[in-house]
Amino acid sequence: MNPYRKDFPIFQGNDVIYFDNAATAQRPYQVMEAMREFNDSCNANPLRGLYEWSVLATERYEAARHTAAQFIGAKNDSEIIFTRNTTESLNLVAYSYGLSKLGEGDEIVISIMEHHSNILPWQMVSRNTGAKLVYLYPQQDGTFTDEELEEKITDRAKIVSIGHVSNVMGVTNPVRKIADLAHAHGAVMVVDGAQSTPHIPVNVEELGADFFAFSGHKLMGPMGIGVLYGRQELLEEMPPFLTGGEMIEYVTQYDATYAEVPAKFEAGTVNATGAVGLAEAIRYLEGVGFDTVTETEKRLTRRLMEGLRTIPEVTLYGSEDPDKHSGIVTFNIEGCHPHDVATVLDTEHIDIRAGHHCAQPLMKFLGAGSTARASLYFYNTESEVDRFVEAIGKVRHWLGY
Ligand code: 7TS
Repeated sequence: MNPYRKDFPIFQGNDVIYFDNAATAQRPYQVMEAMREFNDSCNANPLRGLYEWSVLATERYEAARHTAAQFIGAKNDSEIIFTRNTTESLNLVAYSYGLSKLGEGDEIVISIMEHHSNILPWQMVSRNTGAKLVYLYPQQDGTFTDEELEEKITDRAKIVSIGHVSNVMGVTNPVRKIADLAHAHGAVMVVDGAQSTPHIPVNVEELGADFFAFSGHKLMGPMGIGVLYGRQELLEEMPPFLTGGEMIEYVTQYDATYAEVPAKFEAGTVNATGAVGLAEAIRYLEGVGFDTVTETEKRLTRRLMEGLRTIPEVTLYGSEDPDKHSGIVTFNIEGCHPHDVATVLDTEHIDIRAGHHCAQPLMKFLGAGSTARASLYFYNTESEVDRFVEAIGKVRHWLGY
């Protein structure tokens, strides 16, 4: 039996197979306990009160910032901005850095594998500044050739924004190599870490990331809290994204000066409870250890892909190598719409994602209107994989073939 399952209240007393971990991960009781403890001992508005509860709330909030900074190898805690999620983090970079720095003749380079969160903000910047949006196209297995990278990332590039791990292909992109190219041409490197942070150790310095975004809920934290890491010098020269309370230094009737980073980017009352929960999720994940996470995912993914390969009507997307999937297996069953597959699996208490996975340009590129996706995490088990493969083998029959 998987030793971690007992920590997850949602798995107790049912036979649900949860294979939609790339959408959101489940939460161990330790995370909820940390949030309850904050609530019961010092819930007050952080960063402004002069009384004990508010001071304590501020301390917990800043300790969570420190935990997040350590987690991704940021040099300074002030390089960590709490946001709602990856989407908001990427929008912050687009609205603040993108709109103020880019213009006609500049280029923003992204890939066709991006989640919509790493496409739409750049479309907006492109529309508003006249900068051109340039796409990197991968090979069948999700990897980029050196020629593709070198041809697309040129002196015109001002921003290169790439997903660290694809939420559809599962492939880990060579961020360091892309960042070196971006920097050689004077561009900043933005990394969407939504799908990497739950699965692999991240060090923003080693990756060469100037900005790095991730979500708490995908690594077992609560929904509504995310992180934007930004290099200190860049954050200091950027204009605020949202304005209002707590992000100011002085305000007069018609003007204002802004607080130092990170406060400059955290307008309004912050999500301290969420930050505390995220910090506990990080501690929990580090307690499990990335070696265990990776080893379990690889073992389960291999079993799952080998199982699906025995079913002739199943098409698998991405690399042939299960070790290159980060636990994400995207597939289709001939003649079956993925929505029907997911719906019929639900009747068997199996949860997967079906549709375009917020990556419509990628679906078009793959020539698939939509796909089904199973995404695993370290708390899943071999018997779940076996039950899943058995069910997939019956889907066509259930759907009337
Ligand atoms: N970037 C990637 C690579 C993602 O996979 C997701 C969410 C996001 C950004 C957005 O994260 P959010 O927390 O701001 O919503 N991906 C998915 C998914 O694959 N299924 O549901 C959500």
